[in-house]
Amino acid sequence: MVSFKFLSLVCTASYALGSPLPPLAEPILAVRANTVTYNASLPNVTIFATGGTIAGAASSSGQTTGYQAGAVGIAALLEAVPEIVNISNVQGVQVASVGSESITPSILLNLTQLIQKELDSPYCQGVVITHGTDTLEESAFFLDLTIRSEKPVVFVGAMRPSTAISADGPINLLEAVTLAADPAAKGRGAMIVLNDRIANAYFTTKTNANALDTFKATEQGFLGFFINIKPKFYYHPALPLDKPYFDLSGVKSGAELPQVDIIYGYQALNPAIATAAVASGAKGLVLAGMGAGGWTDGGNDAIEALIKTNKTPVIYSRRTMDGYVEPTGSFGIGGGFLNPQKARIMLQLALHAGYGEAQLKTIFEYYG
Ligand code: DAS
Repeated sequence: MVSFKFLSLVCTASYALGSPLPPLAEPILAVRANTVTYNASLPNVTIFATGGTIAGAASSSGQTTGYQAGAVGIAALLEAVPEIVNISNVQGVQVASVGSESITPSILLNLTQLIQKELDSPYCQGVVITHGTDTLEESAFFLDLTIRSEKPVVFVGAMRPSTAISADGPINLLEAVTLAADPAAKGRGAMIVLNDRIANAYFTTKTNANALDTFKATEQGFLGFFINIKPKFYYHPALPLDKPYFDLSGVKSGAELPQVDIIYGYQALNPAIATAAVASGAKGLVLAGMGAGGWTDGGNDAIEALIKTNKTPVIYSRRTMDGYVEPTGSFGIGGGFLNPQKARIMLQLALHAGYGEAQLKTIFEYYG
């Protein structure tokens, strides 16, 4: 069994304190079978680990729920995939070890700044982020809007913990590193790899709580597929129309992003919930509306009051799996194709950038 260690595993402490990763002074080195193997003919990929089920551990191989997410470190994850060193030189970086429900704006800010520096280094050809699947789409969307690079940014997770029979993590990770090392993956924005699919971060969402094929963009489809661990793309590189970019390079690590809350829509909803969210610090709201952004009359009265008196920006999104919410009539902003959790990320970044109502309408209602 090939033993797989790291020479250049950067300790968690330095990341936890938010000290940015210095551009790589040396090419990435990987230790295999106790001999240093750095193959100059292979591309260099840096893997940023945050935790999640892919790093999960349970007490039995039959346990696929109720395990501890983030229990296994990046070095151990790669021990399970010795084939990786035949594809690329890798460096492992443990940024966090959490279930993805515990990912915070400050972790995302730190991750964005570390990855931007890494991608700006001539030694790095692509990055992979191992992440829990429950909020993976939010983190992938966040980086899709804040990383400026042609190089591949690939998110990967797993639906079964690393200790489970037929764990999906190892092959997902092998495919993600293969994609990050592939020049054909350039210029496609952040991507998501699970279950042999290549998905784009902007439109893809987690559609099923348990299934291996949970990540889908039901209207926009996939970017490609893996055959024998080789990525096969369906299209030439392209990005979503008018995808905005938010430059976070100058933001102090640990800086707070504005609180933006999501209010779920339902019959006879309680209008006071939106009011209470603003009273408790929300600087913006996203509504998971019924159908194409529908809201009750009483609920709309409360929203209109918040917009007119508190100047709170409100994005009308949808609780449906997919679809488009048009620009609203007199108040509020239509969320377009974005689901509530992504509309929240975009509103948070836009408010942090100081966008006013007109600019918000432009980025949310582009497809209008
Ligand atoms: N453990 C959950 C999470 O961290 C689920 C997963 O990773 O699949 O998101």
